[in-house]
Amino acid sequence: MKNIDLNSIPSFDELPVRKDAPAESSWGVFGDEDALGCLNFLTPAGVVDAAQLVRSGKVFRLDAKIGFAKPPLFGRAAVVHTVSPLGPTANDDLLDRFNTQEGSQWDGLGHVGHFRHERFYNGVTAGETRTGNAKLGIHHWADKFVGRGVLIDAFGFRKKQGRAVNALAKDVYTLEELEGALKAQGTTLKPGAILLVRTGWMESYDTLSADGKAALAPMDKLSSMGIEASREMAAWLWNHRVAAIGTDCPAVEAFPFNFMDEGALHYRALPLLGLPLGELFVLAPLAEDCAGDGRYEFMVVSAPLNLEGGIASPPNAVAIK
Ligand code: UVW
Repeated sequence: MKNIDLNSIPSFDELPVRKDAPAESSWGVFGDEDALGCLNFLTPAGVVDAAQLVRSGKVFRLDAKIGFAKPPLFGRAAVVHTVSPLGPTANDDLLDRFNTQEGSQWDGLGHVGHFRHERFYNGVTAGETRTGNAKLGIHHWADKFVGRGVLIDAFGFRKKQGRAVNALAKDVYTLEELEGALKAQGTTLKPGAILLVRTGWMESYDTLSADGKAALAPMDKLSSMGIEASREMAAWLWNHRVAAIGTDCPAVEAFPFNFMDEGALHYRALPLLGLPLGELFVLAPLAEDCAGDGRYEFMVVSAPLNLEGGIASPPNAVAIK
């Protein structure tokens, strides 16, 4: 983590800074070998500021229990947990088939490349994400993911307006709504926010029967609310120096989205801007507390797996108020 001069960071309209980089990409802004992307907006000074937000001592776990999704979404493998006796009074854990995206997760920058440019963040090739020096591995983030968290309770905002929300159906929270919710909460977005957006998906999922959960898990059956995937959204996130965006829905953006559409947020965020996307977070208890005391900002500590070359990770995150 290092302090950066925010005035030296170009605006979204000034991107790209590298001649060989795609439009609307941040490649080269943080150096050609950078593996942090927007996490560069998290700084030592930001950590100190975030610590000032801790007042009540309340701690909220942001990831669900491993294995909560039964079965995991998108056809991902289900983890098998075995307690293995090590001796008469000692045990070990075995986690078999653990997919780092089986539940709550940060998508790392090696997860999705741009299908047309055939490159990942900062121009990294698919081969470079899989072998050798694992250029964009999640291990780069192991001690970088701490800062000021901000919750936008988009779900609560809609409900307050008396609008029905079915988070399990495809629908979009617009940028205008996110800004409206922020305003209603009295929260401002300062540079270096770990932004959390509550869509309501996790709570709806929790109410389903085992059969209901199984029915929506395959890629071609899943539908979900999510945030708008537009140039304006990407510009807003970049221009506010958002360091990462985590949500309680399966894809941050609404699902299904067209994997061959360059406008998808997955492409705008991961390969182009280097913006980490967080999915299937637990946000309802935090939102309830924020509504109670009117404070929608807190310290976030996330310690992704220190896995050399890892593609993604459970967030291993807490919000501290
Ligand atoms: C999808 O949108 C398929 O989600 P993920 O980031 O978990 O791959």
